[in-house]
Amino acid sequence: ANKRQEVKQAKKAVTIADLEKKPLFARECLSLRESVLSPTTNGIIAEYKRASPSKGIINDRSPVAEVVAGYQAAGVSAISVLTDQEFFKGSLDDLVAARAALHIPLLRKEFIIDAYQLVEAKAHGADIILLIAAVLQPAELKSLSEAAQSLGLSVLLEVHERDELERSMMDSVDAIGVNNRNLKDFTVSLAHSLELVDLIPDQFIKVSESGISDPATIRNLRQAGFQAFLIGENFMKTEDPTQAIQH
Ligand code: IGP
Repeated sequence: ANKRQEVKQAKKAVTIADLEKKPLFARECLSLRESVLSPTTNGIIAEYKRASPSKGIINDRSPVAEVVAGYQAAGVSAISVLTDQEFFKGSLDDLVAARAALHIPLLRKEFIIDAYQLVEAKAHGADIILLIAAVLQPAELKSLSEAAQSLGLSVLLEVHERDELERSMMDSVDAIGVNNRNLKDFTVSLAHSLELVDLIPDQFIKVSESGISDPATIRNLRQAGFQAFLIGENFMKTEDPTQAIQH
């Protein structure tokens, strides 16, 4: 409900026509699929995450441009930047700062409920957007994913449970992420990924999200069929996130 208000306010302040005039809106998006499948990247989607509802402040001293440049130098496939202010202390400014430091795909991590936010994502340098099955009806998912793709954005669909996956799978998404974290009680279990991976058709890039903290886990997930791994807190909580990923 707060998000609806927020989008309504944003629409009043900055129109779609205004967004379409921003220089970044004309930029050609990079493909999530191509980057993940490229042998020169390691499958990690590394997230800049200042804070979270479950942990509070994780790291508010490391500047976004430095951190994401460090992740990129370590060979990750893509970068995720939270733009939600209320729960994650992120912003569209963070997204723009990340874009300026990167030549790999950039995900706008946000609770997307309105097509306005897709145009906003593109106008602030995103290549990829997230759609969360738990908060969108299949018809909404369809229209948002088709609108995103027509802007050139890659679409990552996030699911947590089997019924969400089954009702939400559609050709207009590029990747399916299984969130190991329950968004209601914040419990984390990799079992979610391992149980759902075989139900995801090979046309989709398969992503395991959240609670991943060591190379052995990545190896297990890869063996189970995952091609990409979304990791935030484990990197951000280190003394120097720019050095958190082993080459
Ligand atoms: C990263 P972690 O446990 O490595 O910090 O998780 C990412 O998966 C998580 O931030 C996330 C998220 C989301 C955040 C997954 N889905 C939806 C906000 C909204």
